[in-house]
Amino acid sequence: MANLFMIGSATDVMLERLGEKFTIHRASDMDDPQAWLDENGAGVDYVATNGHDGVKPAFMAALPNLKAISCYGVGYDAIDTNAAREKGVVVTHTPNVLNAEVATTAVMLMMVCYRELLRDDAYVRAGRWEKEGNAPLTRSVDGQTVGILGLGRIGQAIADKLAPFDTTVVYHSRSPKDVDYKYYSNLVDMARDVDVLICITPGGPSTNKIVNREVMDALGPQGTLINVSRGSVVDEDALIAALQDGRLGWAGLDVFVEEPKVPEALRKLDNVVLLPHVGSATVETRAAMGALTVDNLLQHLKDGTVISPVPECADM
Ligand code: NAP
Ligand code: 8YV
Repeated sequence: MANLFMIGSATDVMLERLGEKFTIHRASDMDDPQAWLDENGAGVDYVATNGHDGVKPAFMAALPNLKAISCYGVGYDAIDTNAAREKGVVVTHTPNVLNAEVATTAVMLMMVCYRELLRDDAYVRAGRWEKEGNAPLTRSVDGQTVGILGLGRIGQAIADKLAPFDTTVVYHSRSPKDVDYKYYSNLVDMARDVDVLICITPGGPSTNKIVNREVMDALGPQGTLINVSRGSVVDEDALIAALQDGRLGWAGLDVFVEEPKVPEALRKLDNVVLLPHVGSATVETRAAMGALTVDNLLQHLKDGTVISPVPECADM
C-alpha cells in the first residue's frame, strides 16, 4: 500500500476511504512529526493537508519521493506550490464545492452586523427588553452598495446571494471580469463608494494587507468590513485602531492573522462579529470537500492524474 502522511484533521468518511488504499501516518498521532519524517519521509508517497496547516518547508525537505499533496480547502497559500512543482509534486485543492457555504457565511456576517443580532440577543437574555423596552433600531441590509474584493468563484456566489436584497454589487480585482457589475481598478476608490467591503481573495504575498488604513478610512464610520478570505489580507492592527477610533463602523471576521489567536483588543470591541474560521464548516460542505480531497488522491494513485489541481500545477 502507498504511504500517506496526513496533516491536520479529516472526517471519518475520509479516513475510511483513504484507509482502503493507503497506509495513513497521522501527524496528530506523533510526538514529533518532523523527527518521524526525517526517519521515514523517503517512503511517503502522498500528503493530505488543509489550507491552514499547509506543508511546512522542513516537511517538504524530508519528502524526496512525494508525488502529490491534496489540500482539504480551496485556499492553498500555506503550501509552496512552486517548490512542489519543482520537485514534480502536483498540488490539488477543493474549488467550487464550498462556494455556496462560504458565500452564506459572508452574507450572514454582513447581516449580523447590520441587524445587530448579537447585541439584540444579549438584550433579551439580560432581561433588558422587559426592563427598558424595545431595543434601539438597527440598519437595513436592503439597498446597500457592496464592494467585493476578489470576484472569483466565491465572490460571484456572494454577489448571487445578495441579489434578493436589492443590493448594488461592484468589485475590485487585478483584472476586470465578464460581468455586469461595475469594476474598480483601484481598491481605495471602490471603498469610498460602498457601504460594505467583502474580502474574498486568496491569501499570500500579492494580497498581504491590501486592506490597509487608507482603504478602511475610505470605507468610513458608516462602513462595514467583512473578511472571509485570509487574515493576512487585512492589516489587523490598522483594523483594530480604525474600529476603536470609530473611523470604521463595523467588522465581521471569519479569519485572522495568527489563527487561532485573536487579539484581545479585537475581542473587546462590540462593533465586531468574530467567527473561528468556519466559512465552509458545515457537515454537508465538509463532506463534499473531503470527498474531493480523497478523490484527488485515489485518482492519482490509480493513473497519475488528478481532478482539481491548483492553477500552478494544471499542466503537470
Ligand atoms: P478564486 O476563484 O481564485 O477567486 C479569487 C479572486 O481574487 C479572483 O477574482 C482574483 O482576480 C482575485 N485576486 C487575486 N489576487 C488578487 C489581488 N492581488 N488583488 C485583487 N484581487 C485579487 O478563488 P475562490 O475559490 O473564490 O477562493 C478565494 C479565497 O477564499 C481562497 O483562496 C481562500 O483564501 C478563501 N476562502 C476562505 C474560506 C473560509 O473558510 N473563510 C473558505 C474558502 C475560501 P484577479 O486574478 O483578476 O485579481
Ligand atoms: C478551510 C478555507 O477551513 O477552503 C479554504 O480555503 O479556508 C476553509 O474552507 C481550510 O482549508 C482549513 O481546512
